[in-house]
Amino acid sequence: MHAAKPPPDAQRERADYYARIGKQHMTPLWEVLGALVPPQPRPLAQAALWRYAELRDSVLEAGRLISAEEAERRVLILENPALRGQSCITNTLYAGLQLILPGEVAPAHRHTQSALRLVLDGAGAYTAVDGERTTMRRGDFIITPAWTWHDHGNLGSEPVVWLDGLDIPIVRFLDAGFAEKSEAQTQQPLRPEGDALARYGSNMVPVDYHPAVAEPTRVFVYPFETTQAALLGIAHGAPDPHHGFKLRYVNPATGASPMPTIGAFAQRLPAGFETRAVRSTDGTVVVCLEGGGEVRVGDRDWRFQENDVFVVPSWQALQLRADRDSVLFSFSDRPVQQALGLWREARL
Ligand code: GTQ
Repeated sequence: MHAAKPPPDAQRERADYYARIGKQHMTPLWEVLGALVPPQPRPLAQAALWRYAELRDSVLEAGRLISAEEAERRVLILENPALRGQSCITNTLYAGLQLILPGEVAPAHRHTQSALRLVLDGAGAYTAVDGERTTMRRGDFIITPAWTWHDHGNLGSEPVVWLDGLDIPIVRFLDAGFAEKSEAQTQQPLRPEGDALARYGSNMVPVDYHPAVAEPTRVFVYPFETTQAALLGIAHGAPDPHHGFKLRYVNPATGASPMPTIGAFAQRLPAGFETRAVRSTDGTVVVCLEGGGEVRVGDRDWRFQENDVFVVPSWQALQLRADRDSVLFSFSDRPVQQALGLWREARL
């Protein structure tokens, strides 16, 4: 309960006092305590959905206006409608649609921001991470951990578009961003394609490899084929009422998330299945890879189909219904919140 309004004299006296302490760069906590320590999260971000079919032309149009080389990265940032101008989709995460045309190169650089890619459209592109290339196939989840060299190229004959997810707002908040460009546009391959997956992603690791707890995985591609097989392999049982069949991606050497700042998930919802509402403190970006249906976030709802992207802000109730067998990819800052003991989920 709020105390009753003080009498006018007291109000004037307080206002005068606030003005005086303001000059001393102080302000009274009791005027802002409720906002500083809210009873539950009040995210500034709002729920929103981007329909790929409606955006695709605009993404391709960027290809006529600027080259990948000139842009360094030719990306349209998905800005949360409530956070315009801040280059973020939630308060902690950045997302964008990156386009690379046949023959183009997005030159090698590295930065302390961690990135993930989720391949949506087209074939023939590759990403190189610390000297190894991986061919980008639709649905592949590819990571470039902090401070790893990475460049992208398109050796095929069609435009390729993928969703980028980065921890840019987290690193900006911490003032911990460093970046540098490589002398060489394209990294010389140091190892053949598939080396990291064989070495670190086959339920084995090199005999002398002992990663630290929060170390990102050396497995930098999680092929969609493998994810699909896992999701289908567990589909015989009863789906979780709130999540359907949902798995989280891990660093196979530690069981932790692939990168310390971003957690990633894949989820299968059988045709006709409707989840119960669930909310969690990690604002989440969701991409439909297969199927389609309806999503409800708080009091908003949308229909979604393949390649649509939507964002679920912290502590807003999420409910999904699949019209057809559907596969959703999602990512969030969950590992950060869990490391700090902050993450909460409520199954409604
Ligand atoms: O591909 O390296 O969307 O550095 C934003 C910053 C992609 C990238 C983004 C980046 C990249």
